[in-house]
Amino acid sequence: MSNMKDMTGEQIRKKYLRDGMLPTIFCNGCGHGLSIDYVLWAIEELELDIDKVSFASGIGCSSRIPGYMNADGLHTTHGRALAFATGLKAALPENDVIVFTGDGDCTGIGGNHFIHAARRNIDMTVILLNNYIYGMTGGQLAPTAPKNSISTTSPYGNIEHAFNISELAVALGAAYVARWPVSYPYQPIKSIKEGIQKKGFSLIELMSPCPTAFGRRNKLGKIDALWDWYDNNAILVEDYDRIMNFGSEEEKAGIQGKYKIGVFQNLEKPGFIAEYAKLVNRVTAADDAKFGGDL
Ligand SMILES: Cc1ncc(C[n+]2csc(CCOP(=O)(O)OP(=O)(O)O)c2C)c(N)n1
Ligand code: SF4
Repeated sequence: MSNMKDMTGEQIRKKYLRDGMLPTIFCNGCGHGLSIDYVLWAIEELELDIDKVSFASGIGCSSRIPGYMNADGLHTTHGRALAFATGLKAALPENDVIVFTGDGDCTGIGGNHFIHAARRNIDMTVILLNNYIYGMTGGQLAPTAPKNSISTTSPYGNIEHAFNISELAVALGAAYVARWPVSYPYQPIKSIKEGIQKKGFSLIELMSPCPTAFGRRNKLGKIDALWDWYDNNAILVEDYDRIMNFGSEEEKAGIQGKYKIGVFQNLEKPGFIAEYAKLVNRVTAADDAKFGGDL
């Protein structure tokens, strides 16, 4: 197995990215680009055959990523990445299907596809880039936007309650769920590897700063300050649970408003594709018994 020390980031990018598509469209200080590196490292470390990896995405800054990969990919319509990815996996069950999606793409217009792909435990790895906003279209309110945050469609502050994507995926019984800030390199790579190896639905939610459409409007400061905000407001799920169960009132007050990170769920349960293959075998065997294999 290759070791991360054997290759530089530049060599990895040369190996897997389409030269002609670079540079990316991402603004200075955007977190999305790091997720490309993390997925490439995971692919390299797992020694996957890139011809057996299929990417899918919807529409958004985050959804541009499959276009940079020198591999087969579907850049589809807004919100429909998981529906296309389901078809991909059904047609090519031996391929690893990796989806790049934004919080708007996946939980706004695509929310129902997300719910049902997770519930059905469809075998795919979803890299969800959560920047709390619709970045590509200039900063409209996303379902993940924090309470009181400013967007072009909530200029006086968001009065809605935010979607907690990872916790929703846990409730839906997704086989693997993890959330990390993009600024932590090793944990996302490890989770992406675990997600790819997992049978069933895996979600890796990466908290990704958008200085242009979210940070600036919410007065979170320059790029460095925005990235610090993500680091300073993260709390490991184990620490959160410990403090909430056994901590003092002061400790509990200290974690208010922080977002939980870590591996939220890691289950062994059959994926949809295995269940479907079993069903086909069972029905075929029953038909053979009844009709002597003539059907
Ligand atoms: C059916 C449809 N509705 C709306 C749009 C406009 N649109 C394009 S991208 C986008 C939001 C993207 O936000 P997100 O998925 O969070 O990705 P980001 O750009 O923040 O990475 C919208 C509303 C569209 N392309 N198609
Ligand atoms: S608008 Fe936001 S999400 Fe889109 S590339 Fe710029 S910083 Fe990234």
